Amino acid sequence: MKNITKWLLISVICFFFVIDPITPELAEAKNDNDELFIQIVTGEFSSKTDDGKEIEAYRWDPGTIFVPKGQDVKLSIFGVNGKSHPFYIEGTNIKDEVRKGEETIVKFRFEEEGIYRIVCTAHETIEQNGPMIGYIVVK
Ligand SMILES: [Cu+2]
Repeated sequence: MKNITKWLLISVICFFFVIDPITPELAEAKNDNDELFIQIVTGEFSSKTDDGKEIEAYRWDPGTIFVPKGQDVKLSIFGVNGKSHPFYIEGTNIKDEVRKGEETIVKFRFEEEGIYRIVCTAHETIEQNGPMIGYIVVK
C-alpha cells in the first residue's frame, strides 16, 4: 500500500513539473513573412455625470498589446470612433493618423524590452477627451 501511495505521488509530481504545460502560441497571428499581426481599433467611452455633464474618452482597443523583443510586428488600427487620431509610437520614428472608417498599418520591431506608448496627440489628456494612450509591452 505504501508503494502505491509513493508511485501515485511521483506521478502527480511528474504531471505538474515534468510535463510541459500547454502554453498559448501566437502562431496563427503570424503571416508568411513571420510578422506578428495585431489588430486594434479606436473606441469611445461616453457617459453623463450626476449634474448632467457629458464626458467622454477616446481609446485604443485593446489598450495594451504584448510583443516579443526582436519580433517584426504589423499593427493594424481601424478607425471606428472619432474623426481623426494623429499618433506617434514611443521608441520608434512612427507618426501617422487613424481616420474614421479607414485602416492604418504601421510596422515596427523593438530590440529593447520595455513599455512603449501609442499616444494620440489629439486626445492625449482627460481634458482632450482622452487619455488615448495605449501600451506596447515588449518582453
Ligand atoms: Cu485620438
